[in-house]
Formats: sequence, C-alpha cells, structure tokens
Amino acid sequence: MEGTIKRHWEYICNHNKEKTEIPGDNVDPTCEDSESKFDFSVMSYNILSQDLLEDNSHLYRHCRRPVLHWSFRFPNILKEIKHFDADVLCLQEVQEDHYGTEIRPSLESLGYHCEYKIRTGKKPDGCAICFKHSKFSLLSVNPVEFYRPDVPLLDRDNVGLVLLLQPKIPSGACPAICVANTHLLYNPRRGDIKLTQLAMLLAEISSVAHQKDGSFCPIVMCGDFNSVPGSPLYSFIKEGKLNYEGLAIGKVSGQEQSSRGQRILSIPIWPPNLGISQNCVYEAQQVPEVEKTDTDLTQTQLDKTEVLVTAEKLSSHLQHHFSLSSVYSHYFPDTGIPEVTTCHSRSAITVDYIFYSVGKEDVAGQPGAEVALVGGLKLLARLSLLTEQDLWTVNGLPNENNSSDHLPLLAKFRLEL
Ligand code: KL2
Repeated sequence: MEGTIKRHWEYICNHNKEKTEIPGDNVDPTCEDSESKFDFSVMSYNILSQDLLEDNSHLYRHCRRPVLHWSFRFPNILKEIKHFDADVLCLQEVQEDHYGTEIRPSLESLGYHCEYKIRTGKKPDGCAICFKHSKFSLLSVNPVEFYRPDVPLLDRDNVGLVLLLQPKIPSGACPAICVANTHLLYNPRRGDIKLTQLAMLLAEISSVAHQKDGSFCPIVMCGDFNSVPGSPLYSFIKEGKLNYEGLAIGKVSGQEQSSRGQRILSIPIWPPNLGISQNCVYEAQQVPEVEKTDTDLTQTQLDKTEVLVTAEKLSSHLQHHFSLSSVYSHYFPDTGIPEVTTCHSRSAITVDYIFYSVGKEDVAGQPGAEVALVGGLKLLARLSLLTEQDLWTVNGLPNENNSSDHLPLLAKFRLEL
C-alpha cells in the first residue's frame, strides 16, 4: 500500500506581490474582498488514455499491475475531480469510448457541461473542456485541427479546443472568458511542428477572444504542451516573441538535451498557405481576383507590397498579442528544485501548464498609484506541485491514489469588474 501525498493551496496576495502559504484547506485568506468580482477555478489534467498507456507500457513497468486498469483508475480520477470541484476542467488524453460511456455522464451528473474534440486520423483520444452550468453559459465552441492535408509539415493528429464562456453574475455586464485546451505533439525532435501547432491555437484564440474595441477578453490557455519551462516554445508563450534563427528543431521543446545532427528551423517555419501570420493571427482573406488585376494600383503601391512581403518572408521572429503568465513558477523557491507535472519510468518533468492573461498596464493610471491592469485575470491561488523525489516516495505515477502519469494543475482566478 502506497502512502498518499499531500498538496496544499498556495494563496497569492497580489497587493504586495508576496506569496503567503497557508497549510490546510479550510482558510481562504485571499486579501480583502472586492465588491464587483467574478471568481472561478480551473483544472488542467492529462488523465492518461488507456490506449496510450497500453501502447507505451514500457513507461509503466514500475507500477503494480492492478493500478493500471481503467476500472481502477477512473474512480480515482473522478474522485479527484469531484474533490477539487473546479469550475472549468481542461482534460487531455480523453479516450472517446470512455468519454461517451463514463466520463461525460459522470461529469454531467456533477453539474458540468462538456465539450469534446477528438484527435484526427482515427486517433482514439482528444481534449475536453467542461464547465459548471452554475458559473457560465456557453457562447461558442471552436475546435482546432492541427492536421492539414495541404501543408506537408502538418501531418500530425493533435487538436485544440477553444470555448468562449459567459460568466453568470447576478448583476451588471461582464466580459466573456476565453478558455483554450490542447495537447501538442509529443515527438521531442519535431519542434517545428509543435511551434506551428501552437501558432494555430493562438490564431484561433485571437479570433475567439477578439472584442469589438480591438482588445481581447481574458484568456486561460491550458494543456499538455510537451515542452519544458524555459524552452524556446515556453519562452515564446510567456514573452510574446521568439527569434528562432539558427535554432535546432530538437531544441524547441527542451524535452531532450541532445540535438545531434538536427535540422535548424527553416525561415519561415510554416508555409504561407497555412494562412497564419508570423504574429500568430489568421491572415486577412485573400484579395479577390478582380481587385488583384485592378489597374488603379500605382507602381509605388506595388513596390510597397513587394517590400512588405519580402520583410515578412525573411523574418525569423514570431510574435503573439497576449500578455500571458504561468500559474506555476516551475521551481521551489527555497531549494530551486524543479516542480514536475508528469512522472513515469523515463522522465519526470513539467509539460503541463495553465497560462492566463495578466492584462495590460493601464497607461491612464495616476503616476505613483498602484499599477492597474486592464483586461486580465488575477491569480488568487494554486494547488502546489511536487518534486520528482516526492513522487518516487509513492512509487511514481500512476500509483494507488494518483491514477494518471500526470498531476492535475489547479488555479483560482479573479476577474475584477
Ligand atoms: O508526454 V505525454 O505522453 O504529454 O504525457 O504526450 C504523449 C506521450 C502522448 C500522446 O502522444 O502519448 C505519449 N515515448 C513516450 N511517450 C509517448 C511516446 C513515446 N514514444 N509516444 C506517445 N507518447
């Protein structure tokens, strides 16, 4: 019998930028109460599909046989979801047959509305986003397929799912919240594909989260990105820009150290017919044929177009338009030991994240006054992660009590109105 491992809530007091850790689950000392606010919690959890577990059984040789059966694992996973009671669930590796027969019915009986996007190419699993009826109404469902028959680079079956949710608040207007979920390609050597998949997800988020005034509504982007903290892919998400000139495709995700004999990323990474710009937005519709042949275009105008197209072609810079922060800091502050989100016989690393929009600084704010952030979310708390060593004291993952090879990530957010 393996012991249980304790994770605690870390409450984050944004007012003085200090983190206060409170042992025990019962007290919520989340600074002072503000009047007009919408609080909600988000879980991101790769629940390990049974098919993938069986296909990659060499990763689970450390486990006692019985803990690997779906009939043993699912009740544990459900118990965990029920216990944490998050308002939004972003689940990865959700196997379609289990989703239909067990996962969806169970979550619906817990008060969740469930949306699902299966991977392409007859792959048996996909991503789900589930949210509490009591907290949100559904504005739109936007599945994203990263497989593109017209783009040879994009021959993998990974997917994303983007929902636009309307918070249910008793009074007044409230912006929608955009929730995205994905499971990017695993292959450590194919950073070119991973970056393109990410760009496609970001383009979809841009189009879904775009508001009338040109700004974006608050965004939560969860998932298994198969990339480690500090890797180029991770830095791109956090910094909003990446110069990938000379970068080996095997270095993009940081999963593996060696990049022997690897190609460097081509410039641009993806071809123009993907229809996504280097800023990770969908490119404007193609100019209709009639306009293209329009004789009104002067030579100067044509030259300008040429220059722009050339500049875009030669640039090894990617950008996106969001200010995203990670709920977790990926290292324990006192020891510098890495947090891990997945642990099996071959690796123990962070690949799962909850990113959220922190909002832009309000430039109209009084000088010297507290910096106001507009259009973002405030992180109130997160469920602490563990070290690899912690996990090996309970025989790694999955074990008797933790029934995936990933840990669930959990965050509490506040939207100030
Ligand atoms: O890393 V993961 O596990 O996010 O937990 O994502 C992929 C891997 C998942 C979906 O493709 O299946 C796992 N070696 C190790 N793990 C693999 C491999 C492999 N060759 N192929 C797939 N996965």
